[in-house]
Amino acid sequence: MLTLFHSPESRSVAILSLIEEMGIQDWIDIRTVTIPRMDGSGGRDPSNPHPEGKVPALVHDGQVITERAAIILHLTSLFPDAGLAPRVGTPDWGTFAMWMAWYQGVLEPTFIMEGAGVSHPWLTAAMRDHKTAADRLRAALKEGPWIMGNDFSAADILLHGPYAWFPEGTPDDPLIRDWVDRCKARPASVKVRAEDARRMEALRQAA
Ligand SMILES: N[C@@H](CCC(=O)N[C@@H](CS)C(=O)NCC(=O)O)C(=O)O
Repeated sequence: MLTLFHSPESRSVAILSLIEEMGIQDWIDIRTVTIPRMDGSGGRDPSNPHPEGKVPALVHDGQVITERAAIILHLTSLFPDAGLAPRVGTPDWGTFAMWMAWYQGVLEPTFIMEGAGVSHPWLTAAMRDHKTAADRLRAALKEGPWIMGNDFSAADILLHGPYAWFPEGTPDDPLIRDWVDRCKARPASVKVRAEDARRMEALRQAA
């Protein structure tokens, strides 16, 4: 049994988009939980099994899986025919796993560091910076039109996320901006965002 703990307008929207793109909605029970928000609203939800009270958290037969990259790797491996990732064990899957790890370990941290105005030689040594990360995205998109080449994949869902949420932090580069627009225009993304806005409204009403 699979249960996703989700909170509207948060990082877990990426997993909702993945589920929609894969057409595996019938296999996953989606539970809406509250989280503490930056504006002081919300709060930790005691029903959320994430060890830090964050989202997303996927529970598979009682085991809690956190971190979007891990959840994406797990779901795309569980449902290989859904077509959102290369076949496990192929060189392309290695590249796919690379993008997942690079997102969590480099792209999102450097994006946040830039937004927060933080720089330190240790950080730069470990992760470089957002500009360097964006150069790597650009190189992949030059081959394009998607991160993995011809086929849209879960890598596009994860990697375009920060730019969809914070357009002001998006590099001023048509290759990257057009890709973000293409990702946002996908019917699954449009549908999930509309449903998510309704979920958010319901949470506000209930508060
Ligand atoms: N590294 C985690 C980050 C998860 C995360 O930070 N989620 C935010 C929502 S955008 C959250 O739950 N925040 C609530 C809190 O900080 O307690 C992932 O990629 O899944």
